[in-house]
Amino acid sequence: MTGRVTERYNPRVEEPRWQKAWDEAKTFVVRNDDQREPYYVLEMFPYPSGRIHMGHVRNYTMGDVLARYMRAKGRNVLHPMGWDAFGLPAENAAMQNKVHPKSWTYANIEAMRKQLKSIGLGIDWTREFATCDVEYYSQQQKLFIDMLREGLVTRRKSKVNWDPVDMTVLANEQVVDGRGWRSGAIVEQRELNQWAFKVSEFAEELLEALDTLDQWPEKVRTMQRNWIGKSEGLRLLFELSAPYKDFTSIEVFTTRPDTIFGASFIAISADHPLAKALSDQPAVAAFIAETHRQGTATETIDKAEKLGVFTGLHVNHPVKPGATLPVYVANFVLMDYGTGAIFGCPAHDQRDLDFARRYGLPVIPVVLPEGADPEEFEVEAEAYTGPGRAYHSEFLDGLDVDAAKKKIAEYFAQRSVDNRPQGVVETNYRLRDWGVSRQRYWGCPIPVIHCENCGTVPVPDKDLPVVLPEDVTFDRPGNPLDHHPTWKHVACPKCAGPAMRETDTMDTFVDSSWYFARFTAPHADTPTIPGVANNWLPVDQYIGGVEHAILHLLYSRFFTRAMKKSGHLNIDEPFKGLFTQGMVVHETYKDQAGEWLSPADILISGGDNRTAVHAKTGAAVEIGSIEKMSKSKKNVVDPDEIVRTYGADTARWFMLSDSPPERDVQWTEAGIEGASRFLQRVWKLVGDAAELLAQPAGEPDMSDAETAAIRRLAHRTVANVGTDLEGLRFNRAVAQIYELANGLTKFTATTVAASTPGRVGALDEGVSRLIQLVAPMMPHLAETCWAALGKSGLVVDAPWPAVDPALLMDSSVVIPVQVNGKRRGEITVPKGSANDLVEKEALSLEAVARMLEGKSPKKVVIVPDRIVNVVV
Ligand code: ANZ
Ligand code: ZN
Repeated sequence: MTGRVTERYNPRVEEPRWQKAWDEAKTFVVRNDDQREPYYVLEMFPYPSGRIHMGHVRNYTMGDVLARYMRAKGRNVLHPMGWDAFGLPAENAAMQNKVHPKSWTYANIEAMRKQLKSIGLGIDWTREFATCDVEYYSQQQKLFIDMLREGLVTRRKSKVNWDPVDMTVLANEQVVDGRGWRSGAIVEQRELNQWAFKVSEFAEELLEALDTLDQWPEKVRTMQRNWIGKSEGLRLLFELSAPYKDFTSIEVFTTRPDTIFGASFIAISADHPLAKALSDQPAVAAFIAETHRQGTATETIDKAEKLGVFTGLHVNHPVKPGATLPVYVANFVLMDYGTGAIFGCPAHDQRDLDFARRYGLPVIPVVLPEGADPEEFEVEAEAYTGPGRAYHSEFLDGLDVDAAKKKIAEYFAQRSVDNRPQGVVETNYRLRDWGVSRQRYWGCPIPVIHCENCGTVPVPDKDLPVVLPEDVTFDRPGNPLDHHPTWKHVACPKCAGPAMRETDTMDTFVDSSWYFARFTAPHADTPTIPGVANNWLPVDQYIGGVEHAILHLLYSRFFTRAMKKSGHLNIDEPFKGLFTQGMVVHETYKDQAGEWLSPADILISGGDNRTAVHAKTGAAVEIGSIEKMSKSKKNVVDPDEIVRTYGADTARWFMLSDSPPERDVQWTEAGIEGASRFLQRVWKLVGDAAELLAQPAGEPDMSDAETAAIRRLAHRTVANVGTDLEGLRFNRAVAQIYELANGLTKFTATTVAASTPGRVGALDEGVSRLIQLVAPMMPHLAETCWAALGKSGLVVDAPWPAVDPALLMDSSVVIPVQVNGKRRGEITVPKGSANDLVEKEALSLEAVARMLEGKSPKKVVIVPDRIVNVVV
């Protein structure tokens, strides 16, 4: 079907046509028993908010390009899609719009699936699921019970952030400035029975394995390391100067025992047992209450002023006989880290310094920076936390920090307080267990039953799944499952007595901690089919936003280990390669009243000095800063609108072309227009080429300079685009493709001017390669072009083109040209060019032609690739 292509390419016709063709051919349906080498590419699955945004388009396009490329490279590619479908927004919608969370969620999924399909993603839709499907969450309940059996889940009273308006527990991250992130209500501290995964048991393993993740961004590994927060230090006992009630000593955790000679106070947490014992002092009781109001979010504590209250107690200084240190209750000491108590060394810790300045406590420097004068060195407003040597520290004097830590640890190990060694070396982690109980309806029910006689009883396998009841109401605050008249009343599976279901549901982070494994066997009646999962996993390339760099990835890493322990998987790490893409940003616009305006509502004019007016009223509009696209600032571009106007391929191409994928990309009108022009150029090139290709083609003739050059360019581009796609350097791949398109446009003109079978052959090779390179990025255009070029089958099924290594070698040489031994110029020819080509090029040099005056040379001496001497 080689024919003349005259019309403009029309994505509105072509795109649905090819989507249908792929669908019918089941192009992207993958089989688990396919013998080809597996490759698993996954983008973080979306929350079904109702509409996709440009960030989704960018994210899913990147994954799609990689998936299509790997498919062309002969791999069995798994590229699935699903929905992270439980969570609060569905319940909020239920409360606001009187629509059931389930119908709201599935309607949104319906709409978004359609949108995703319209951008031409090569997804195996047969594997699609939503985490709110009973089929999915029932398997999650099995996992929960297995983990319970393995001792990886506990139930404990723990202090939680309680949102009194939403009536739910909030994670620390959901407490912003002491208020609930959604309700804005002042958060209270409450003690609740909570289910928790024992993530902290894996702290060391999760930390160490980060070293094996060499295809992860270093910044993400660092964030995880900091989150796990390993500290090696000392537990150290301070003897109370006089016993108080049952207390004879205070135990602290310190990472800097080398600074002990600089200690000037002891501080304990407001939740420390000693603080509780002291709360019969009104000042202490008031301070504790105030601290509780402040909340436990790390951020709040870091920002808050360092406050405390003196308890009246003292401890004996452990290395200065006769001296004592005052004991405070302080707001910056957390109960759930270390021992909930510290010794303060103001000279070398900023919080301690702030505290000491406020309460007039001594500041005694005991670490001298290298090269500083001990007489002069002082600590003023800033604590010195750097390296140096101990001084003012008696037997530690002169030692560097590490040596001093070692020596003082040995010293305290030899002494005892309360008949225990005074100092014990200890490692601590900041990583906490993961509390997963949520007082919410729209989540996975925790499959346990509470019985007065038997305690907590897991729901037996035969009674699974515990299905969410649908007849719930949202007319009052709190958990609808709690209010349901019958659902929670059941017979105890053990003693058959009256019992109650757990009404808490799981944190939605649980749902996203194993979905990647479920995609490998999405409809199995076990959580995974281990053999299948082990074959696909780990995910070769995971792509998503850096906002998930800590929790989601850490929980998934934990789950992978937990699933290994319970026999569902046999891998250590879920994601071999991780890529965190940048955001899509856009200019912002404001009218005179300071209200945000959408790009669709304004008109822009001018080149360098751009101005904007309101499209309807003509009123002046202020062009503001470039920000992440967000509904609140109205600087969003609707993917549907773009697909309707330009087509999916253009949007895809633009998303990939403008900036490196890890950086932000700025959406501009000019950018999308440019992408659209390129698409039409490729189409025109194919049209022109197709016409030429109707002529007989032959073996490309490498002695023809143009032929050699275009073949070299084509092969080099195939090689480079391949490595760029493998490295997710999409913008560089795009730049290479532009270059090839330019080269082919020129070569087409050359071939039109002087067509030979060899040139037709080279054009065929070049153009079909171009289309194959374009295919992962603009898949619909590529199919249309492929058909127009008369190629058989779908381009999506064509194997990635082979590269002739000989054509990759440094392709051209510059050869000086002499006339009678004197240099007159130079020529550039393909390396190893035949002598007659070199002679022809040399004689056509202007300087040479002038000296020949129309005559033939007496002799032409050629040293191949080196020099030409023309004798006249
Ligand atoms: C004395 C000291 C002197 C400290 C000095 C630091 C510098 P990381 O590295 O994060 O583990 N600390 C211990 N438990 C605490 C708690 N529950 N709440 C708040 N702070 C606590 O930090 C360990 C250091 O943090 C410990 O070392 C302790 O202060 C403080 F020049 O002890 B240090
Ligand atoms: Zn019972």
